[in-house]
Amino acid sequence: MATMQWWQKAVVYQVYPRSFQDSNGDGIGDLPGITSRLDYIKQLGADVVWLNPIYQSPGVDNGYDISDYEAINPEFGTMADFDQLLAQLHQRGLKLMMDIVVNHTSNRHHWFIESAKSRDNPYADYYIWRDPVDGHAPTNWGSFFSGSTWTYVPARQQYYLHSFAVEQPDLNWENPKLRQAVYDMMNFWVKKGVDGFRLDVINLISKPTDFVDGQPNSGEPYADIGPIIANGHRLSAFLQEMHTQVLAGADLITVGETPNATIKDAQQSAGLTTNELNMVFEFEHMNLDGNSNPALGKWNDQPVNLVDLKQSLSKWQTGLHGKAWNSLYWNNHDQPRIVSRFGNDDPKYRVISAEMLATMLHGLQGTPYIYEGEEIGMTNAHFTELSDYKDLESLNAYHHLVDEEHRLSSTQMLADLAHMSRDNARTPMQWDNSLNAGFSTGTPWLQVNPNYPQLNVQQTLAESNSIFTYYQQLIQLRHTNAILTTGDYQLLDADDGAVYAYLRTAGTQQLLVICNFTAHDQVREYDQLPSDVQRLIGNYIDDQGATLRPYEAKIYQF
Ligand code: ISL
Ligand code: CA
Repeated sequence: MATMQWWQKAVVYQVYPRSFQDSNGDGIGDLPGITSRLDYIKQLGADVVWLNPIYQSPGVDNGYDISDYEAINPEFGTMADFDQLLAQLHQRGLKLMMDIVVNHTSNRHHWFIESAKSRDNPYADYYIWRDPVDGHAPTNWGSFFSGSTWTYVPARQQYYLHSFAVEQPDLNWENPKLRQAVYDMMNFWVKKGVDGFRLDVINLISKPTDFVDGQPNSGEPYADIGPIIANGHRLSAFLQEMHTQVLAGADLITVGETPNATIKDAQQSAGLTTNELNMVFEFEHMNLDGNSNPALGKWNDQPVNLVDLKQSLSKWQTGLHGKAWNSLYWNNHDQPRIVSRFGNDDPKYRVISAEMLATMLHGLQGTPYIYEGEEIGMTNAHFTELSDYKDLESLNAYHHLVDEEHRLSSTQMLADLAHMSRDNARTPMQWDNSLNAGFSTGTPWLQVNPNYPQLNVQQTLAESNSIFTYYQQLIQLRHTNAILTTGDYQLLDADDGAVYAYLRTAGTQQLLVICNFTAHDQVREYDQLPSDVQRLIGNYIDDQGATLRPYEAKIYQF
């Protein structure tokens, strides 16, 4: 492999601004709040901070509906607060990655307000408009957030396309003027000195040439739009143009969010020599639990099968090795908390299983992402009432599956939400055991997880062998151990449903990563292991060789 880039050895820390730290008591996290917590992120050892969207937005989808790309959401602060945050990050040697949403805007963006007025105005073709077909929507496509992807506007006597909420119209990337406006906007942020971009659902921007009906899952009125519009024929051309116009020449870190991307797609979008993006977020390992009934989508309360997980991650490790670059993640603002999902959030096993999951992920090849609170082992919210939830995906899905389609009982859907809702990730950061976990002196926009008196940063930092120090060590290893960055990957014992073990090899040097995914002792001998070998890192104080205790994880180097 050619020389390593800085972002191949970097670790990214994701901050969800709404839920990180409130500075003015309105219950909403904000930029001055984030600035006040930078020493904490620095202490952890991360290199880059990714901020979810902080732009002006009506907030229908928590900022993923942008009404002005060059203004700060007043709930989060001012442009001066942003400049201060960026300066304070840079002063600490930290970099900033902005979240850019250019598949769609808010319907309150002035581009859309103009576009919706008539069929002939400068913005008429900034969005995707189609005539009705037989008095109906042009196709049977269903949105990611339930319902049709088409909404009718009488002034144009046309429908516009929205892959997500009604308030999130899709931009028309076929229009060169729109593309230039996007690149200009990105360059505005590059000129400000930001260090990278996370590009929201970027593989959805190139739509098919012909709009034809899809095949709905049985009994469903709509066909999922995801597979229909993902990885379109001009995606590569658009990304290469963006590269030329914005990314080339600036030493940025870029990651594309790419639902429905295959390894082949990622080899292109995140190729080492394709001049597109540095890496992508793939979704396969996030779509393994449940899903036996496609009509229910992601909604389930089932654990993942370890053999499936190993197979999926292994495929991505070997598929991209030497050709493209992986991102590594367990959590983000759209996913439930990993310790509750693939680990065990019973207080007895919470820390040890969270450390095991961290070891498993941070041993892989790619750039690791840590989502706020993961480093202290924050858990799912365990909400029991529908009124506890704020996320529109969750609320729409409940309405659709329980009220409209009667596919699930209310009890079952509440169990599924408790397992899978995005709000599990969005409960406020738990800083200490004071009121509202130290997040806000006001009423938090989303309830704090009731376990905060026992589970918080202050408490964790006071422990000598804490999950936080364990993450510090893993990040340290990423920075210093070249095998982690360059080594190739080999899965051991693919059919072992209890233990995930893999080798990383660079020249004559090897790492063996061993992770017990169960709450029981397991005994495993690995022939590869020399007899006098020392652990590099492990989540139990001592090493008992072949005996793996509940959720034990360790890495050997030899
Ligand atoms: O949240 C999901 C899992 O159920 C996905 O379907 C998600 O909607 C998809 O990954 C796209 O996510 C991104 O774009 C959305 C936004 O709501 C998400 O927060 C964002 O990460 C629309 O902009
Ligand atoms: Ca605030």
